[in-house]
Amino acid sequence: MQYPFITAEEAADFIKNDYVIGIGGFSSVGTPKAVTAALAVKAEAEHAKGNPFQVSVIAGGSTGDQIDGALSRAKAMKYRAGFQSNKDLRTAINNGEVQYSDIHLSHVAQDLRYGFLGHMDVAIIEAADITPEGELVLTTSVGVTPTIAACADKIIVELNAHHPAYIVGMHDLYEPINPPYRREIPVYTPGDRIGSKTLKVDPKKVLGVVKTDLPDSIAAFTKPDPVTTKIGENVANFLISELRKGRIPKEFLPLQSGVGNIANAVLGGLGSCPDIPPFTMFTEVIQNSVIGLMKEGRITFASGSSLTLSDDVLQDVYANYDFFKDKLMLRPQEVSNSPELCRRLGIIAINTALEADIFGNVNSTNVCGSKMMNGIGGSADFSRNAYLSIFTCPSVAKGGVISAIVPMASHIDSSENSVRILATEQGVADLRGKSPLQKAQTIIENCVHPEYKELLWDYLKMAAGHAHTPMTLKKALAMHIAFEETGDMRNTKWD
Ligand code: 0RQ
Repeated sequence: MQYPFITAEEAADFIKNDYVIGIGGFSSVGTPKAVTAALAVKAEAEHAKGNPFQVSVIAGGSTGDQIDGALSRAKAMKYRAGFQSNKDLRTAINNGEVQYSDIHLSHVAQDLRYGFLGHMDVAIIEAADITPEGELVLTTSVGVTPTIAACADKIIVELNAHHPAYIVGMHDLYEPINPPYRREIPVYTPGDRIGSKTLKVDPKKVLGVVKTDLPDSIAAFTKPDPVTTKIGENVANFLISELRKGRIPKEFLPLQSGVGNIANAVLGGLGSCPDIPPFTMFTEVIQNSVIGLMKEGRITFASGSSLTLSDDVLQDVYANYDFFKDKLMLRPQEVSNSPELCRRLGIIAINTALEADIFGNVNSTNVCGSKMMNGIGGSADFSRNAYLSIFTCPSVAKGGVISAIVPMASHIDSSENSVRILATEQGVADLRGKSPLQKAQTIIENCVHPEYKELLWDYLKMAAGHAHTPMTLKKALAMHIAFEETGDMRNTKWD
């Protein structure tokens, strides 16, 4: 099967004002690059002529700068669904230029299939190879690619020579059928293969193939600092004590680890801890630290939806593919984040909070209740369904003017019922089996920064006795208000 080759500009020309575009891939890697960059140029040209030109973009997760960055800078994006982490798109969202729908990542594919996200005009999918039968070998991620290929009217393929054809087999593509006919997803261990290695697409839909040779580019990680290192140690020590108490089996349990600097440092901390046996990962994003730990024999297998690696680490994986090929598997996010599988496999989920309140409610997304950071991602898919759900964060942000622990979270992504353990560099709060008052006491005692302890003890004293959950409506957001008015939560006054 031979699809026609077209240029990125020809592909962009096909895309009209108001189109809904599906983006293959996920987590800033394995996403298309050339067509959307050309689309941004086209949008600017249309705007210069006085013509409206904006599209809606649906992606499973974050995309590269050539999509979220280029389209938002060109004022060519009016709506975006799925996780995002691009600075320019974040600004456009918070300016009100882009309407952003933040969705649990395990929900996106089903929402698409049911049409909740509108009719998809075109899907753009990056491939490493096209088989003689016209099937696509995906690159460094899967996301919602199988679903957009099925839903969209037309498909544009970016054939990216940066990825070798021999990675065929790294992907395991499977889509559940809709209820009431849905069966269990037959994954019983992290490495179970259940689907196809290549993506079958309807050849009649393929508009053309754009040849590229472009690396993914992910944001550089900040090196672990004393705070993130201490959080990693605290989590590792907690897990060791659970292992000793027999609450985690001696074989250990599959680990899910979130995105960002803290998650990377925590994973490094766990991997370097000799008391934790070599473990597997059933996660969403496979980050640099996983590859290093695989080489050391600390991680034996990782299933995820993306290989979110810096290019040097990715090239190392490709150069040593014989070593890695039976240790890595990329799945649709509907499978990597499946609540059913999290519960069945007994995942230990470790995600990052922007802020948590003294009851363990976690805000991962909206600073001061309204300023969008990245989105909920898969954090709550995992936190709600894991065997053990851990949230981590530094106890303070922005040099100490913000306490990450507050009387009431200004937005809630994972509720106190889903958050079993909270860990900061100060210590670990085990919230299992505790009442709201007991949770507040253990969080203030173990997790709060010394500069904020007295303030939060005073709040608890003031709020205790008001029925089941100690809170006072008038004061619950006083720390946020002090920050907005004075730039420092330490200026909070309770009277
Ligand atoms: O700001 O960038 O200006 O320095 O928030 O904070 O400490 O660098 O943490 O990179 O680990 O990101 C929750 C955003 C954490 C991420 C979040 C400021 C802080 C800094 C970033 P600067 P750090 P990280 C499943 C898991 C949701 C999705 C998810 C995330 C910036 O982990 O997006 O979990 N999670 N997915 O200064 C104001 C506070 C703050 C604050 C931190 N309380 N108030 N600003 N910051 N706390 C996998 C996937 O879904 C892919």
